[in-house]
Amino acid sequence: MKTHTLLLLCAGICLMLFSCAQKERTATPVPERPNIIFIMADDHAQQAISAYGHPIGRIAPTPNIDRIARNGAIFRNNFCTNSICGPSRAVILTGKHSHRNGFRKNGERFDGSQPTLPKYLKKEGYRTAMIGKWHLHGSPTGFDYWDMLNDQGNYYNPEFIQGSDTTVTPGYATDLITDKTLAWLDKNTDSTQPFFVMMHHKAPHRNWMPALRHAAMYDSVQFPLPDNYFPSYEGQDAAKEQLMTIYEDMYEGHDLKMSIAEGSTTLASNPWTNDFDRMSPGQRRQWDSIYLPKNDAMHREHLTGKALAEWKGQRYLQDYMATIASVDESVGRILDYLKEKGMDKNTIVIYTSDQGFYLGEHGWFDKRFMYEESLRMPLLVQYPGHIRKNTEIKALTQNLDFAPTLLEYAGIPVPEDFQGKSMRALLEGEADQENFRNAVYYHYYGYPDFHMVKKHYGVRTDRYKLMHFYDDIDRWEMYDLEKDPGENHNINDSAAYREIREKLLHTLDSLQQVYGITEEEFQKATPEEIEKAYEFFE
Ligand code: SGN
Ligand code: CA
Repeated sequence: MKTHTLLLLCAGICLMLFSCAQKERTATPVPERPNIIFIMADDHAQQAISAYGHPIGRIAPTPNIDRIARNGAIFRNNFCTNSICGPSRAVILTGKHSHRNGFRKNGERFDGSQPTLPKYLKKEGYRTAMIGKWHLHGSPTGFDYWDMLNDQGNYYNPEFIQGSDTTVTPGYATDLITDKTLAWLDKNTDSTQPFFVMMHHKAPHRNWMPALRHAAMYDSVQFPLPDNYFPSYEGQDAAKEQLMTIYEDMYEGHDLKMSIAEGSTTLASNPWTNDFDRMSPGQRRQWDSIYLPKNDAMHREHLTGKALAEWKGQRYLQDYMATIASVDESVGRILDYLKEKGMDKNTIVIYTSDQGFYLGEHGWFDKRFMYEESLRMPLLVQYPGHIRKNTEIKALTQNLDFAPTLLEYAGIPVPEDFQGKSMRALLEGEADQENFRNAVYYHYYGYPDFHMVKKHYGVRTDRYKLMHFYDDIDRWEMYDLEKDPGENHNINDSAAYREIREKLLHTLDSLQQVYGITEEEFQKATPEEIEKAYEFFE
């Protein structure tokens, strides 16, 4: 190379470097505020997400939900503070425990005038939207746009409420909620403002009605039923009195879609006819053509006792997992949309559920109890460029932490009265996982109510759990989760664990103090209320 060519090349490179540096110096530093898509299913257990590795999830995989874990983080120990719909949603919105946000049990009305996550985000320039299940009785506040399912919502042709209009919308709930979310995004992504959208599914909530395209997908699959599918409930007096056992408390028609006899499409016990009656004749015809042959096959087996109870467990899991197939598709559509629009890099996507759920453990469906399967909430988060792919988080986290986390990401100071902790440093690998939190506090208030689960509170560390059932009962239970992950052996009275129990009790007391629990929280129901509820639910 000639000398003058070399000189020219050097000069060129210097010029390039200089202009780059210039550019960097002159660009106005705009703090990047991420968009946020918060996807929440209703009653989706960790066991039913393949990324969590449970045999049920592995047999019926959720490839799209798993994409979030691969793109970002999976939380292995995320728990709710009160395992029931409305209360969990209220905790997520307010960043405060139930006794502080005032929504302790389903049926109460959420005080929408209090400060909430969407309100803070909206005030700081986010466009906010909520689409799907709300279930906090009253209209959503803090959203520029909302379109909510009426109450619990229905799977087929559900009613949506917008302002004062209620519209029966033909179609399947999961698909409709996704369509509506994508339509909102389409109208709102060209602005300079970031957005926060909550997409709340009905699925996989009771009565587990799959979309027609999924209704036969697990017919030939045998799901593993847990070891404690037929429990003794020894040392578990509250568990003895629940009404949420698959083979005792499910309605054969409404819940298990069983027919009265071979050759018939008439449903067996179906007290809430609305879920099926609202299907169009065409939908119902297709539905019956799918369920008739499988119900007939069941009748031909003349099952009784344990065999029938096991068959019911299978039917429950087949339907439950089939409703999740639609949720997984929904997540796939959202992720694809973000990619297509080039928005995947500046959007945080969260997938969670309002609580966990029993998939046959202790013989149960539903949630409420502080035992693992309903206490655990799935939590997967992606934010490419900020959260490393395949991040595993083992720290003890809670739904209480969602609001502070999102506020921190939005660059908004976390209000002092919030009771959770931001998980940003955890997500970005900057926090010491073991010292994030040493115990979580739990408190369930919904007694008497559906399924008759006694009121209880408790504490869970990385290894132990201590809980106290109260009201018309006074019982303590303690578990060593390492030795007894299924929580079948109550060690509350075991001498070998006396010291550990003392420590747990101390932690429980101090958490109740820190969170400001007062005597008022332990209010008892009247005997009349309890009697009336048993008459109604039994
Ligand atoms: C409904 C269900 C119950 C369930 C509650 C609460 N019955 O009442 O089984 O526990 O919702 O669920 S149903 O047959 O009418 O669906 S929650 O997710 O809203 O808390
Ligand atoms: Ca729920």
